[in-house]
Amino acid sequence: MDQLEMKKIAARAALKYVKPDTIVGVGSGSTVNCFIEALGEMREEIKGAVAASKKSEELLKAQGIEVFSANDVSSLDIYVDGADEITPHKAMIKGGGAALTREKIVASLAKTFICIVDSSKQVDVLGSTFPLPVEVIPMARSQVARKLVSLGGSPEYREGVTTDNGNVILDVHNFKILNPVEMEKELNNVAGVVTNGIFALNPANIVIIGTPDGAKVIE
Ligand code: ABF
Repeated sequence: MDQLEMKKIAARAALKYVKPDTIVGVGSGSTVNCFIEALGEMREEIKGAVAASKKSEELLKAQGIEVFSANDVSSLDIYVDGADEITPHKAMIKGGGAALTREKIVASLAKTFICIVDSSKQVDVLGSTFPLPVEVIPMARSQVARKLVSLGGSPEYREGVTTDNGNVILDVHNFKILNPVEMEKELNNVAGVVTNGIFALNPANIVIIGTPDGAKVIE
């Protein structure tokens, strides 16, 4: 079974957590694209969605789902998003699609974060397979990069990418993130960093893994 099929299995399994008459938080990425397609079948049952990227917003509208701004809601029942890596403690690296800041904002509105992944995203230690994305104010790029080097990382400027917020991304290689909560806080304190791609202070609550044998749910 290919990876896309596994993503579809995870995405479809998330539908059972969508409650009628609610506004659903929706992340971004290829697994979420599968979720948006499936959510289209529930368009008459839900009030709408808050999207974490312009791309997801377009896809939701194409499914006939009303899109609300994060400013329109005080809380969300669920937020459904993918991840680049996820640990057994449900801490994640996200931001491979450069939407990490809006993802963290919308995720923080939700009571329950449902992470949908295929099995390739499971790791024991964050940073094992995927560089850590850090969104940075453009004028601070060099000084943030030097700070990341001093912390043991090897930052690489993601050339040609501007985030939905007008910022740039540094992808940090060689970080073995043994204490994700502390690392997330430390990076948040670097001047010029808008958001880092560690999601550990608010980890996922439910993980749905698409496998050839069906969806495996970890609650
Ligand atoms: C979003 O999409 C990102 O935070 C993460 O980088 C990516 C996951 O990728 P995909 O679903 O395309 O595998 O969730």
